[in-house]
Amino acid sequence: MTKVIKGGTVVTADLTYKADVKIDGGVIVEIGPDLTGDEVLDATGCYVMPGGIDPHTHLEMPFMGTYSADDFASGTRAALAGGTTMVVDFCLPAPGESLLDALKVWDNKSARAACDYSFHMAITWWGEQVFDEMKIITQEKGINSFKHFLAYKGALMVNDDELYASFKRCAELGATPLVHAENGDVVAELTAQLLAEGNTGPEAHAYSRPPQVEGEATNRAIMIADMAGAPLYVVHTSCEESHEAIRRAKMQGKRVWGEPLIQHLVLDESEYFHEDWDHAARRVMSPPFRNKHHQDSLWAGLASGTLSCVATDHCAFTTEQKRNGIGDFSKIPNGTGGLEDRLPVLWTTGVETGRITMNEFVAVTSTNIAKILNCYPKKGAVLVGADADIIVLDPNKTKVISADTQASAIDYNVFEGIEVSGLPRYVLSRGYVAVTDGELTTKEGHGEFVARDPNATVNTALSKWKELTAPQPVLRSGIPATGV
Ligand code: DUC
Ligand code: ZN
Ligand code: ZN
Ligand code: ZN
Repeated sequence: MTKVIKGGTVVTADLTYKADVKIDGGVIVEIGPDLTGDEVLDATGCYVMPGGIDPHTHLEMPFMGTYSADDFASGTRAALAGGTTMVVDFCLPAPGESLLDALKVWDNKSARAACDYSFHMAITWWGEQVFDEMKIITQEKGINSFKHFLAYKGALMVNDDELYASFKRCAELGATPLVHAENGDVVAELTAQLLAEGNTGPEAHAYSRPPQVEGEATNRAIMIADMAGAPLYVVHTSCEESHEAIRRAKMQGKRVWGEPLIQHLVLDESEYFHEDWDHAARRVMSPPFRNKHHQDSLWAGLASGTLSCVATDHCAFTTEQKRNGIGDFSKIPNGTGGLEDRLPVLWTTGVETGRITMNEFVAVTSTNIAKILNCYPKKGAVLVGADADIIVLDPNKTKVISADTQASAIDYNVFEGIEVSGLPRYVLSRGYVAVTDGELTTKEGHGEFVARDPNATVNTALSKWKELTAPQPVLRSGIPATGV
């Protein structure tokens, strides 16, 4: 049974052209004019693009005393509804827990996924067991990316010695380290200070995590990755200070990537001053929303290429769960949703306004991350041989975002009331039509794990260059003979 997407304009990260796309057995088999097939999907007036890849989700994750409310069933339904055909979720071992044991838990949960998925493995503690298991994870489990939290002191946070050790291990294994860059020590101090002064409401959340804590941690992680000989992917880059560090690193030739979230691009810190406690608390996430100055910086980064991928950090909590923090903002579970809205909101606020081009839209929602995570061109491409993960985007189809009609399991939407265009006419997940004109027909369990090999090319290049350029130290009793 073949399918043909007919009459549309193919838009990839670097090309825009009219062509039909033929699919057989879940992969693209032909691209060209006048193709025929058993089933025809009419794409007249639409753009045919690689399905979105959200590189940053937390589905059914134990966090801050509860579990994020969207699981792999509702989360991936939401993803498909909005044109995202692959999610990369964070496998989160508790400090002290075996990485392989945690992976079994994530394997079980993800069996319900309706779209394809992959995992990043979080490094929440350090020891010989973690060192050993990282090799198994990379070489046998199809995971080539490891996440490190510099925030969440006393819970998930790792210290600099652990960070350096893990980055070095990543470099050896051909894996890419990821970092949540906020200085957890300073956040803890500021939080205690704000609470002691009687600032208990959600508006204090942003003051507890100012741009400087993010800028400091981003700079630190970049320098430590450089010393360890590893590339670095900075998740949820939300401010100018962090972006600036990434930009400078890129100019110096470092392989560093930044990931703004759709929430930070569009929503600002005034949300935390809303008179309704629930409204403000629902928007508490880390890093917090910033002001327009920072938003402009993020948009500039997407246009210039100093920032690479737009994600969601989808970590959704119900209003009831958020209310755990009444009287103490630091107990409000951190996280917002966005999986269903990322593409239409970015299309509307980015492409429709001229801030980014259609091709840049494809690059930052799909192709760039597929390359960084080493699953391109299976994912992130409209090419013969690629998986038929495709969105047929109708630029004239509009809606007003509302929690009443969303697939996510929570009872509100942070983008509520925003009118968006660029909605999917069709969404295909490995050839299966999951959305037809807004109608969701997803299949729980259809999603497959996307195994990703080590990034051998980046790593070989890095270590070769290091070897060629490393100074030959002359050591005398272990002390450098010349000044450092
Ligand atoms: N930030 C959030 O807001 N939620 C989940 C984890 C994180 O880093
Ligand atoms: Zn984070
Ligand atoms: Zn600033
Ligand atoms: Zn996250």
